[in-house]
Amino acid sequence: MFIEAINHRAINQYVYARDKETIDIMLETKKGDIDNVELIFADPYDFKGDKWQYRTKKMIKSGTTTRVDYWKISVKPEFRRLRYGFRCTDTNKNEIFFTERGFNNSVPADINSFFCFPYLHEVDIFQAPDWVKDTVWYQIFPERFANGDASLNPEATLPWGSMDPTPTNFFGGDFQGVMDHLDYLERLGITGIYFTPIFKAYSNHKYDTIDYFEIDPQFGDKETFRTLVKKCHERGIKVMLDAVFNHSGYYFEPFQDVLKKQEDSRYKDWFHLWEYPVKAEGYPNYDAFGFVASMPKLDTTNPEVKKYLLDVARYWIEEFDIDGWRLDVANEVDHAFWRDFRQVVKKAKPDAYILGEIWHDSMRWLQGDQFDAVMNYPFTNGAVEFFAKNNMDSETFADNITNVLHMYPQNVNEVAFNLLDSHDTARILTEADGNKERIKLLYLFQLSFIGSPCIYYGDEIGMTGGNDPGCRKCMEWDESKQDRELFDFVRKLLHMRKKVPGFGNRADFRFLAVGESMVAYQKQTKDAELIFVLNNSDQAQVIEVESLSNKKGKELFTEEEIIFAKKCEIEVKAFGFKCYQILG
Ligand code: ARE
Repeated sequence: MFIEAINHRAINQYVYARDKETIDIMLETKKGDIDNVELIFADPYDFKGDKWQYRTKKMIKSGTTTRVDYWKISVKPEFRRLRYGFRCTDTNKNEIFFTERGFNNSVPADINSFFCFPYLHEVDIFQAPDWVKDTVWYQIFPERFANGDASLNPEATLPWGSMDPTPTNFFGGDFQGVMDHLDYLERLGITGIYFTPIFKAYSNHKYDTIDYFEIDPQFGDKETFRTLVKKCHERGIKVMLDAVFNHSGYYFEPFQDVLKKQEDSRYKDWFHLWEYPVKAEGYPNYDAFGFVASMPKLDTTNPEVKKYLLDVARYWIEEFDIDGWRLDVANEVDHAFWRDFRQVVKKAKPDAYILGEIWHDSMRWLQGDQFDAVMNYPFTNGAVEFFAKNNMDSETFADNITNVLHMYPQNVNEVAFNLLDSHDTARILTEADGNKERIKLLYLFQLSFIGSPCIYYGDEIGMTGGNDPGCRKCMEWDESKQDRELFDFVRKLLHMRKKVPGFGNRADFRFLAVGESMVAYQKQTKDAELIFVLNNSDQAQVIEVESLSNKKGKELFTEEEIIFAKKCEIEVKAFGFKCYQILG
């Protein structure tokens, strides 16, 4: 037995309150080493005489990677307190007991050796808005979605789609354009829109804010925005805005004041200035986003700055009824700021969604006191490398995704913002070198996975584009140039996600088998089971899925009913897939 690989700490994803009566616990052991894990647990005060009244319960193997097996269990302690440890049995029937104080050959007599979950307080539970679990997002870069009101066009606006995007050109996209196409979005089946910044700014991307309380005039005015939110809500579509609070823009009044008055500016403490005179030409002599001089970093620990930004957060919720904030460069802003931000936002709208833009492991922000979710780039990486770029073997892919699922509590996974690409990355079809079949598999995977998936505008009709700014082309509205077959496919997946039990969020996910460029996975709820088999290669292939043997199923796309053989080998054509609904 490899005891050195047995791992648990009484924190984070290893033990957390799932809801007001349930505690989830996870253990890691070396891959293939341990056959059986049991949780030993009881209330810390439950004694008969001097004998602690512990019970045991078998844990479930919830995933395997090349390194570890993950084991999970849920328990409902009657008095909301818990002491616990693990009994691990290996393939040779050797037994070991693992507690906070290490390893023993028998159950430790001292109850204080055990891991401790002191008390389950409802107020401490990670609680994200429930609606997010059933939402499919659509990301809109407002300058490039549709130009519906030419009278608002900024200077030098180019004819729609007349050339490729550059860092500085304008095509005049606006709110009227979005409103004109709400039928399109409703038909596609999305239920949330994430808008990149819409406040008054200098550039085409608007990440260099001039005024956080004003709509950028090229998009419309406050009344147009209010109407847009109302119209979205009438169609059951939520609206999320981008909060760029890490930095302002060069033309933000307080920064202009600093440039003008230097040391005498009353705003000098709003930024992280290094020396005087402050100079914004070339390499900045103050903290910025990266070293971008036009994006001076705000000091969010300064009470005045904090108040100003928290007022912004409240204003757009209270006055315009928006449903969520996506937080730009979220990991470079201090935690204390985000804690207060959460209080303000949740007071204004208890079920608002708070989504941090963090590309890395984000547990520190996902403890329930800061964000509801992060943009799940670790998911993106695995899915895009495997399906689109064909750069990853299926075992590494399954490892990646299994790790993603075990890196946060399940309540966090259910609202993770699972994107495939964005305005900061190349588009998926470009990553796939134009191979649409790969993209279909990628969409099937994303839309049958847990979390809150997001579609980047135009991907659904086969738009292409490399890294920023290439990925920010004007939306193609000429139907003859849209890939309608891809659109119908994505639409069908969205429909299934909504209608087929187990397809969407509220189900457990696990891989069943991996083959050469091929994976099989299961989605399971209390009453439903779905099995997906995806072949990401240009050859027909066969994979054995043991758990299907002798079962009866229906393929959801062809509606073909099938009774699986005992040795269940499933053949899938090149770039093909099967989605079986298990009937019994
Ligand atoms: C412009 C040019 C770029 C150029 C850049 C630097 O277009 O070609 O490389 O300047 O000079 C906004 C605009 C961009 C603009 C940028 C600077 O949208 O077009 O780029 O401002 O003016 C990191 C951050 C993450 C950030 C990405 C871009 O952690 O927060 O970089 N994303 C947000 C927004 C952006 C926005 C900004 C921040 C600034 O989503 O759109 O840019 O407000 C790894 C790392 C990540 C890194 C990621 C991407 O995986 O781990 O930390 O993200 O790569 O580089």
